[in-house]
Amino acid sequence: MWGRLVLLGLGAFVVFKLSLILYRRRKFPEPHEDWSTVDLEDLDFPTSFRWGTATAAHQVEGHLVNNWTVHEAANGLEQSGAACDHWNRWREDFQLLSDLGLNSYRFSIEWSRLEPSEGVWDDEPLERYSNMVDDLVARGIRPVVTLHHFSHPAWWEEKGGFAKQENIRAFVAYCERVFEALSDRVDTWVTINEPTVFSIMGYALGMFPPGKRSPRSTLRVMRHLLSAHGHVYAALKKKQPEAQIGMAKNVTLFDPKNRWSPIDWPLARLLERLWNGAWRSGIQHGRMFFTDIPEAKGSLDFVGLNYYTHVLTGLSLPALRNMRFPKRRHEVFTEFGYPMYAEGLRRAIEFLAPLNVPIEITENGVADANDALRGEHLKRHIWVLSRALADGYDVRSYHHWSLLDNFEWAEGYSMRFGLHHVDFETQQRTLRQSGDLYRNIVQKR
Ligand code: GCO
Repeated sequence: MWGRLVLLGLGAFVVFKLSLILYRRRKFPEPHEDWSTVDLEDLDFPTSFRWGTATAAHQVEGHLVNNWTVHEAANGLEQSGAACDHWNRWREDFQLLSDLGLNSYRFSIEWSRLEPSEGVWDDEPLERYSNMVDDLVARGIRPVVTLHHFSHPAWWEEKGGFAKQENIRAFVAYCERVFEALSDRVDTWVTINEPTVFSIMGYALGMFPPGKRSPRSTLRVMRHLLSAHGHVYAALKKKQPEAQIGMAKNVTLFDPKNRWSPIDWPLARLLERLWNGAWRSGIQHGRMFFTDIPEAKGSLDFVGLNYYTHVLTGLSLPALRNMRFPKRRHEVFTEFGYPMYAEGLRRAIEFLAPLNVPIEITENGVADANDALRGEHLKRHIWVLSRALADGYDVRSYHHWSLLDNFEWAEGYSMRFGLHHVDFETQQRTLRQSGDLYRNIVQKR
């Protein structure tokens, strides 16, 4: 009797698991194009579409003192140092934007320059950022300003940074100061870049500052980043209701390594929820990880999408430290260690569509020092983008990451994402062949 009951129970369980796997295989497809049959020249973009590149202060400006330089020194990482010396060479770099025929440029403001110690403001850097904005506008290039791109003042880090709700006030005050200085010429603002990357790399994996490994702190920082964004959104909209304010969200897709595995599927869905779903529901409902964040609800005029790849999840998920991820047999690796998966850009767009706001591609690029892959990478992702527009998705721009080879965070200068090669000894910029290809794509449109 009991034996039969156990067998019945077991059978029911197996049937349940199998049907769940069948359901998920249908609900969460992992499309792959046969790229040999795709006409990558078949592109159609509206004339209003904006073409650009993106950078970030800590990665290009040089000679900063902030949470990152403290982290680099404390952990024996390659120092950002002079970076691309963009703080001094920005005019020559903006000429590169014009040479490419671009009409949009995303860059970030370095808070540690403006407020080197708490409550002490230095107006010279803000004056320089203002001159940058004037130069971009004079070139017919739309400035897209990011207020926080992973770096902030060391004194603010010492107070706990985003780990403490009471610190958000100082961040809002910094954002308001920048907004007051630039919003007469800048109408497109990104409050925070990649909140998930910032919190997981800094508080779960310890690879970014402050180098913690605490799941509790990670969830707390994720909530505080959303709260900080909500407060900045409200403060800036109060000053200028027509300003367009968004967040740049890294949408990484998580697919089960084995699509029949009862282990790989829950792992993929869990990571998807943690990395993407929790943030989206925070914006949609003002609630994240069982905590109300009312200031976050509906706090987007547009959403920035940073898209790079998908991650195949399974128990064999490699140690993130060596950044070697599994790939499908037919896929190719980028130098960063994850595969090129252009089809995922469409899935990322579909993931953000329920927010019902315009989408700006604020980052997409590839680590490729020899420029062997970047041309194909550009063509595939731009083709996917063209199809998404044709299917009615409201995508307004494409910003390639990046204009220049630059400091790639925990990877230092080992990863080169630039449309321009940078010789960090001489600071010589050299347009890569893929940069020329991007120029041709842009010029035709
Ligand atoms: C990020 C950042 C960029 C990176 C780029 C390449 O996604 O980590 O926004 O600063 O340099 O994505 O990894």
